[in-house]
Amino acid sequence: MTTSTDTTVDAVIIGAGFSGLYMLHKLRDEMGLRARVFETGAGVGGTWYWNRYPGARSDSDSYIYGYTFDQELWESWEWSERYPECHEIRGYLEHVADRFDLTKDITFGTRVDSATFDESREVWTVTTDSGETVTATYVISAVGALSASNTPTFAGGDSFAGPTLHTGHWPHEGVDFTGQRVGMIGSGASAVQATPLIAAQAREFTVFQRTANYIVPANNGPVDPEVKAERLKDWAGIRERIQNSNFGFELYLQEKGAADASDEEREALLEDFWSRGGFHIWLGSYADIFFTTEANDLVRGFLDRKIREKVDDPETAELLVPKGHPFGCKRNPLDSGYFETFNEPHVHLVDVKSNPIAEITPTGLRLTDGAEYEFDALVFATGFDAMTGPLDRIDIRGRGGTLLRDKWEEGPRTYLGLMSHGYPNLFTITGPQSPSVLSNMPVSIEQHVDLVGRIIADLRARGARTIEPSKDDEDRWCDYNQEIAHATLFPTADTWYMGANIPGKPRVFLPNLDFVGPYRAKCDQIAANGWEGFAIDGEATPASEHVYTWAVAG
Ligand code: N01
Repeated sequence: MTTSTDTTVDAVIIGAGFSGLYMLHKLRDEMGLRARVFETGAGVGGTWYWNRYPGARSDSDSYIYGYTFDQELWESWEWSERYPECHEIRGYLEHVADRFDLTKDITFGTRVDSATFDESREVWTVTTDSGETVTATYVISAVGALSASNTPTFAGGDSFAGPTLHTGHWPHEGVDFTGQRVGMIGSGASAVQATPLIAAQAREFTVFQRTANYIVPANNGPVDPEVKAERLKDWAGIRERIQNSNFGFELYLQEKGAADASDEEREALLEDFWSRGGFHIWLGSYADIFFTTEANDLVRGFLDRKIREKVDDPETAELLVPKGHPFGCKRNPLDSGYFETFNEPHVHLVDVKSNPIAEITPTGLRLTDGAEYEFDALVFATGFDAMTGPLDRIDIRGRGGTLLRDKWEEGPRTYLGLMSHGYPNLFTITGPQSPSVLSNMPVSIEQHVDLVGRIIADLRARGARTIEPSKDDEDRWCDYNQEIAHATLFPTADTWYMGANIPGKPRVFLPNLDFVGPYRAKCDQIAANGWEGFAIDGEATPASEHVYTWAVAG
């Protein structure tokens, strides 16, 4: 039993979002370990503690946007809409924390500054911004993939005199834009969700768009009570299906390629997916759209037409039609009235690709051609330093005192996206080079938490002290990851998947493309083969070929 002041524990968990909460429950309640969680926010929720901008909600269907590890927990919660809104998700996570009495082992309002591996004692020393030092055998990073917000640096810095907001850490009391002139930089998923709601309040609303996105309808709303009741009863079936799916959704890519379907057939299928809303048209679509430009262009043509149908002004429509990247290789946002918002006379779209932002000014901003825009409030919907950013912001030192961010200077280096050589007993839940952001996150989170639980239980059963990947298998995993990514169109797009949104960030594909089910099967086989690819107390078991075999291609 831990207390929130213990300075020696079995495990330190960094973050109290979906990952950290389940990790605490797993280690403490299921395995009897002493664990402490440190969380920067004043409450549970992780990403969902901070993302409270208007319209913030998950793009995953609510019935699968939660834990499945406990049937009673599954049956104890009812979502109100198809996609859960941010406050409801926080409410759900508070419900989970209450149910398992988790908060007593969470230290809130406290950031982990550093984690240093002591080679002689084989323990980690963790320090926090409150001055605490804790020693732990295991450190589990549950910091999330999209939690380090990105505010681009512009000339003029923070000279804007009015309120400057970032969607990724929105004021908890909310913001009233009534009667204001509001500028928003960015047109990704957060901007797409916030636009209709901010525009509804603002007197003038201007979106500064660098890259147009393929945005598909969400079709949010209440869920048919009968469907809800069926799902509530089908806990085991849904759990089994999403765990073995491609992306953690009940969506399956078409066997037939877009290029093999007749025009009528393709049109009918895409129209059906479009009308259903959500990720059908992306993750239930033709598999060849991820591999060939020819197939991708066929679906793009359909989507381009849809945008032009929704937007009245042809010039604005033209700007909103994505150019220069394939559909599906940049995260497509879900829309609840985004395009239609630009039909309102007080809403404006400004292209900052051809005419970039030159400077932030006390009254607004100036573009490269000298055009000036004035606002009462400025919103940065400029996203995150994805996947590696949250880890880079902590001083993590492994063997030889090497900083993890230095080791990852040219891009993340991991085995399975779970561990990095030279950092024994440090686990990264949904870390870079795991399926992570290419899936419905709770599914991948549960899989990684369960895996970490199995690894730790096995180490303890053997009386072993440490586990870390072998250098050889880490190198092979990194090469394999890039190889499979480059067999697809993903690397052709400038996206945060590629680190392309952060100036100076190495251009490498960050997640893993094994897909959820095959990746899970791979991890299970690795466990069955005695943790191949890992060294336990320095003794390595080389990974066999199945680890570097891509089921998706088969
Ligand atoms: O961030 P983004 P986001 N000058 O990186 C622009 C998840 N999410 O917060 O595309 C001008 O997508 C940038 O332009 P470009 C989801 O996975 C999930 O919207 O880089 N513009 C882009 O338009 C999502 O993908 C949900 O050219 C600049 C925007 O800012 C991820 O979070 C809901 C700029 C950033 O878009 C990130 O979404 C919301 C500059 N210097 C988000 N720098 C759920 O469903 C950046 N931009 C759970």
